Amino acid sequence: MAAGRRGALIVLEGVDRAGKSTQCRKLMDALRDSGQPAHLLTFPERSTEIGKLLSSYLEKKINLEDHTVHLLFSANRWEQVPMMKEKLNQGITLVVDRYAFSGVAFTSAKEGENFSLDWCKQPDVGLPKPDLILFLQLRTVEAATRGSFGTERYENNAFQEKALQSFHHLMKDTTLNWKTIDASKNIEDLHKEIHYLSKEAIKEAGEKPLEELWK
Ligand code: Z5A
Ligand code: MG
Repeated sequence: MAAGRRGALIVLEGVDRAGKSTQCRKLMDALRDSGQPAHLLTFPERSTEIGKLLSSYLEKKINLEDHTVHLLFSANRWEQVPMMKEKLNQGITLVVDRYAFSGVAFTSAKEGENFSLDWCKQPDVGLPKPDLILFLQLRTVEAATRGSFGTERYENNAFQEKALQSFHHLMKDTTLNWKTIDASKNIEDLHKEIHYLSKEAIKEAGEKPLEELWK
């Protein structure tokens, strides 16, 4: 790594069972094997106090009011921001499994409250802006071949379809570097594509300052 080059912020998003976590792990291994310093982040980060609350909520052990839980998901990202900036400035690339886009997509899919995309985005305005957002696209019928839904909250077809529509609205934002990937491919082919796009993003990120999301 050339002195002074920052790391890239690479986010993987997508519907349930699209393979985000599998691909994040493979990308981490490939980057490290090639000598690129990299660090993996997962949201929600379930280990913090806020993360433990979110985990209990997702496991349906506790109920939380919908606005409140949205703000907690956002706070769970903000609490990682000092560490994220430090690592990026040290030239370490961050591979992120879900980010603010999941936050917006899942809250706006909720019935009853009519959460606008704009309201949902506000708490995450100003987070470190990703250099690349890889959206792993997979049809619901294909996701079903990868096993049935788990028992966590939001794990049903109707909800996932609504969340997908919100993702599509968010992808219209041309100030962000979205790349849609066909997640029905096999794990290795998908990995090669993701690795290639990530290497390009790392090269480009080194030349420009870190920006703020949705500002
Ligand atoms: N949530 C929210 O509401 N607000 C927020 O701000 C945030 C999240 C950040 C927890 O997510 C929930 O939190 C989530 C959104 C909400 N609710 N839902 N749905 P999570 O990330 O903890 O969820 P997860 O349990 O990790 O599931 P996942 O992320 O949806 O799965 P995935 O990571 O995309 O897939 P995977 O674990 O890599 O693979 C799934 C299976 O498919 C596994 O058996 C693999 O071996 C297989 N697989 C993977 N790739 C392939 C290919 N290419 N071919 C065939 N089979 C494959
Ligand atoms: Mg996952």
